[in-house]
Amino acid sequence: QESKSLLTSTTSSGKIKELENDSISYFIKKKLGVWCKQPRGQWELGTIQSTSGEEASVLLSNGNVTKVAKSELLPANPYILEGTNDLVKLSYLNEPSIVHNLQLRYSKEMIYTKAGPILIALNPFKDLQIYGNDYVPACRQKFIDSPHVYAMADAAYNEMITDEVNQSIIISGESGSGKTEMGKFVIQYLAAVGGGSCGIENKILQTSCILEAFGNAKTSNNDNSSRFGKLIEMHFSAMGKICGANIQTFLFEKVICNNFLFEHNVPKRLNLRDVSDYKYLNQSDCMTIGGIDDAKKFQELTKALDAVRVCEDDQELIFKMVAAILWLGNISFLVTDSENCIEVVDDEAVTSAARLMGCSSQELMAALSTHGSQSENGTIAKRLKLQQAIDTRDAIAKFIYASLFEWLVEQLNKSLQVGKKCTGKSISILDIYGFETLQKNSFEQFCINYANERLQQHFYRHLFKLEQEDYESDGIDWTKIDFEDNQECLNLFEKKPLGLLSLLDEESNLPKASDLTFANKLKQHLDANPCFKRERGRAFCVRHYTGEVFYDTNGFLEKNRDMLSSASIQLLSSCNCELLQFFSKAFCQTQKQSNSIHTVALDSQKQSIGTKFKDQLFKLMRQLESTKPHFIRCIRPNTKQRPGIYDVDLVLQQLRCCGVPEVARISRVGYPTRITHEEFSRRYGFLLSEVNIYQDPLSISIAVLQEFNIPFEMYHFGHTKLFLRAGQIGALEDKRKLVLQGILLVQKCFRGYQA
Ligand code: AOV
Ligand code: MG
Repeated sequence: QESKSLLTSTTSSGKIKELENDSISYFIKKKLGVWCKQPRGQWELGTIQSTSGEEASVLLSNGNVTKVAKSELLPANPYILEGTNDLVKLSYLNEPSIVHNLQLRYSKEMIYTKAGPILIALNPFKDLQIYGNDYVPACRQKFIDSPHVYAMADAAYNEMITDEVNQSIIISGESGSGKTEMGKFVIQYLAAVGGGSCGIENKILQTSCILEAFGNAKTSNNDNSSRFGKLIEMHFSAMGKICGANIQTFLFEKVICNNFLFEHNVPKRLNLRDVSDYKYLNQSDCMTIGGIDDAKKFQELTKALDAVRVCEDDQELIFKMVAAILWLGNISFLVTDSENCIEVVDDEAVTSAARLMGCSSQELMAALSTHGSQSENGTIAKRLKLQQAIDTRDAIAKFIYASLFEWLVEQLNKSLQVGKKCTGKSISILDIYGFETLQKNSFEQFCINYANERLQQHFYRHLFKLEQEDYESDGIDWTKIDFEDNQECLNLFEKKPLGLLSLLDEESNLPKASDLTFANKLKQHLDANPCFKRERGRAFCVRHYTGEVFYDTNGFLEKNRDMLSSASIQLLSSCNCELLQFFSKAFCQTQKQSNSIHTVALDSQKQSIGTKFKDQLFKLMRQLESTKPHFIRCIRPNTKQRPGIYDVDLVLQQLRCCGVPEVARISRVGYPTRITHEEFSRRYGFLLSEVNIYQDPLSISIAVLQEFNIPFEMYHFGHTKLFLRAGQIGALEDKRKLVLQGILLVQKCFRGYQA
């Protein structure tokens, strides 16, 4: 409520203005650059030659002259600001200027750029020599003054120690943009500066390898795509030494498509055949990934498992479970009657899977071909139809895989446990899937985008809090900043009982419901919400902060229920395998008591995936609320996963998704530059024509601002700091640079003269 009052609705004041008539004549006179929108939507640099009516004639940088509507022109930044390392320093913060600035930097392999408080990182798709042992001390001692992920990690580390406040580093961006790599750099840096004698930092470093082996897969976007979100909390002692860590994972996608078992001597040990013999693996038609040595990866994995003290017996058990899953996928069915009922084909797949799971072939076949049905004479076994049997088989395989992943995370956490003596603070690193708009958006995108709405709100609040605190503590009247809040969209998801998630759960609990009845229910109840838009048939549309996204409800109910038949659970709990028994027990504990235990559609009811995700998200937000956040926005410059290619449209769309132009806008309205009077007067005081008149920093500051004609509305004096609007400091810096260059030149000449 409190923050809501600060977040008043958007007015035009924060937006980037188009060029107005009087400024156009100024641009013509001074031959200043403009961005000129081309017929295909791209922006070209040029200078205005003349105007007539609503049209302007523009000389483009390629020599052509073109006529465009004045409304298609935006001011370009002066040459001196080209490639600036903080977007907020730009005089004009329009989209073409931002994209151009990043492109220029990218072409020089400068992948990092600040946008006020956030760090933008473009994926270089090649190894840059800017990490590792040489760079840690350089960043620690601030020898490098360009933006860097190490510098951000360093800031978090310092603030944790000096302010004694928990910190968080929130990394977002779309698939393949480099989030996971960025997270590893952060951990690498913190391990280097906070590493101690107990060697726990090495264990933390090893966890990525394990999580990636089981939780990453090749997708069309990324050869090493994380199929889960994660939060790593690193704990430090009061002296700043690492003393433990904890990992949480979110929304694990149970896809089984990793080949790591097929290397080394594992296949022989587990009686496995060739990769291409397994249905869960061979459907992708992709058995190898260029540049990846699977055998080496497997060795790394076992080494990492050793490092975190997963014993050899457990390792063998893990691999056995994966092998069992692969064989399960190969189990096939025969339709035996006109009703489409099936029998399980009793072949090598069944015997191998049963052996690895620790049950008999008969038990496994029974669980895959029948289900218990309630009748007057008690439970009777009814035979499954083909699709039901396939679903049952896949559900068991997915269940084992997801449980295995969770169990592994638990093992990692045991091994990284924070000692009781550790009383210091923590830094949490969040690597979460960014906003997704695909051709076809399903339940996964629905959850992912919901999470991003929550994170975006966290981001807004943080920015505001920061602004407000800083103004207030420095005695400045808090000026309201206008921008749009996304609370309405969050309500659309979260409201009870009439929100997307509640309605989804309600429909998931109805045995006769379908994706279509769900879609209709949404239309019936949510039409009034401005963030909801009805679509035809099974579709609906949500107005996210990034724009409209169309969702197809196909599969929503199924994915939300995430069911396992009671026959399957019974089978797993009766298996002679420690892990499977443990998994099925854990599953039963999460089950809710249900009145209709034996209805066919709801064999066993448990918390829905949507609700579980929401609860996890709330817990995550609570955790983050108590930390000082640092934001990294990763950008994928091209979809080819190749270096050197910069796709302007792709970048722009991502910048919008992570709110960069918006942050820039907010920063322009506010006063992004804060500098103490001492610092300011020291840095710019010597530029004054009459240096010696003033003594105190405040007076010197005022004199500088006046002498250089900084307009009154562009600054504000606080008790300790000077607050400047965006772009102002850039102009002063340029003057300073010119004067210093002049001085250097004079010195050089002087020395030359002496020699
Ligand atoms: P993601 O985490 O954002 O995607 P990754 O961190 O897996 O993306 O990065 C994808 C690939 O880009 C990596 O495998 C590297 O080859 C390359 N890459 C990323 N960052 C860098 C960097 N700083 N330097 C060099 N190469 C890099 V996903 O997990 O798909 O959302 O679900
Ligand atoms: Mg990733």
